[in-house]
Amino acid sequence: MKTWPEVTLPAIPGTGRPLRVHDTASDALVTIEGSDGVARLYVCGITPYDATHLGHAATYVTFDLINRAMRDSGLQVRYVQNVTDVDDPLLERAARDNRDWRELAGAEIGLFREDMTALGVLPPDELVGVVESIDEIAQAVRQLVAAGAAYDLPNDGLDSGDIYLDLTRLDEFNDVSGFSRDQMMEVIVDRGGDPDRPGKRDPLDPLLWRAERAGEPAWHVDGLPAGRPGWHIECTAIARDHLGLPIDIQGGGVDLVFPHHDMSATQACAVGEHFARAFVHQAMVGLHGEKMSKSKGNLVLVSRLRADGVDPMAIRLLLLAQRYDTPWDYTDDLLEAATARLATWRAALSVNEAPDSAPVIAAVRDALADNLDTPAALAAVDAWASAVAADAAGMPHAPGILARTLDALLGVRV
Ligand code: 5CA
Ligand code: ZN
Repeated sequence: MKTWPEVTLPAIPGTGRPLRVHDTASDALVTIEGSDGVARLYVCGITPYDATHLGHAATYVTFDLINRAMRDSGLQVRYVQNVTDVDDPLLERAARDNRDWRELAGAEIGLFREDMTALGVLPPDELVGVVESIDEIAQAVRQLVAAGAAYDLPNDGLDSGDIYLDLTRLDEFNDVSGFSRDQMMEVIVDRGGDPDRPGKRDPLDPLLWRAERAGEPAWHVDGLPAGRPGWHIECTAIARDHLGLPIDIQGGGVDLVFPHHDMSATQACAVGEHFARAFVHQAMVGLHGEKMSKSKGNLVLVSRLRADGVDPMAIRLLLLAQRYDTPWDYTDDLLEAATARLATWRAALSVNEAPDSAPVIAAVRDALADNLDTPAALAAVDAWASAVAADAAGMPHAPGILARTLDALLGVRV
C-alpha cells in the first residue's frame, strides 16, 4: 500500500560508529553490521482501528532513529513495516461503530501517514497490508501444514476448520521473550491467544488461519478453507517475502515480545529459516500509571496534539527526551519542557556567531550509536545552546552544520 512521502536527509560530514542496541533475545547489546552493506529492518506496524497515540509514536520514532543511525554508520537500510488491516480488534470496532471495516482501516491508515509525516519519520521502503498479502501469507500457512507443523481444529461441525501451529511438534522454539511457561500463560489471553479452546494440543499454539465465520471477511485460496490469516503469521510471511531472512532487526513495542515475536520467529524456524539477528523493543508509554492502549482508551493522540497547535517537532523532542528502553508516563509538563527546549534550540541555531559545533555533532552521534542514548544527545545540544545564550558574540562559527545534523540524525527540524 502507499507509504508516506520521502524525506531528504541533509548530508553531514563523516560517518558514525556502528549502532549498538539492546537485543531482547540475548538480553545483550549487539552491533548492527548488516550483510553486504545492507541492513534489513522490519517493524510491526499498526492495527488501524483508532488514531496514533504517543505510544505508537514512540515506537516509530525509535525505529526511525535506528534507521537514521544505521544509515549514518554507512549501511544502506531496507525497511518494511506491515499494517494489520484485517484482524479481530478492527472488525470488532467497525461492528461497534457501524462502519465498514475497510473504510475504518483506510481512514486510520490515512491519519497514521499524516502523523508520521508531521513527526518527520522516514517512510519505510514498503508499507505492506495483510489484505494485499493474503496469497503470500496463505503460502506460509500451507508450508507449515506441509512440514507437519500445523493441525486443524473442526469448526462448528465443518470438516475443515481453523489451523494452528503445533508447538508440541517443533524441534525448536525461537525464544525471544525468555518468558517462563507461567509468564506466558499469564499474558496469553490479553495478547490475542485462546488457551482454553478445546482440542488444542498446547494451550499456547497460535492460530495460523481462521476459517470463515458468518459476517466476517474471508478469502478463498488454494489448499486452505475459506478464511483469513491469524496474526503472527502475517509478520513471518511479510518480513520473509519483502526483505528475505534473516532480517537484521525485528522491531516493535515490548508488548509484542510474547507471543507475537516469539511466534513469528518460531514459525520461520519451523520451516528451517532463521528469522532475525536482533529483536529490539520500545518500552511502554503510559498515562496515569497504565499502558496507553486503544483497548483501554487512555490515549494522548498525536493528531489531537497537532490539532491543538502543538508543534510536531515539540512532540518529537518530548519522545526523544525519554530512553527507548525505559517505560515512562506522559504528562503535560513533559510536553511543556519539550516545547521550551525547541524554542531554546531554535533561538541558538539562529545566531551567526556560535561556539564550534563539531564536538556537539560527535557527542550526538556517539550517544545515538550507544544504544540510542537520546537524553545524552539532547543534553549535548542543550549545553551548546546554553553556551550560545551565555556569550557567543565574536565566536567564529555559524551553526548551520549543527542544524543539519539535528535534522539528519535526530529528525528534529529547527
Ligand atoms: N499490528 C500489530 C503489530 S503486527 C500491533 O501491535 N498494532 S498496534 O496498533 O497495537 O501497535 C502498533 C505498534 O505500537 C506496535 O509495535 C506496538 O508494540 C506499539 N505500541 C502499542 N502501544 C504502545 C505503548 N503504549 N507504548 C509503546 N509502544 C506501543
Ligand atoms: Zn507484527
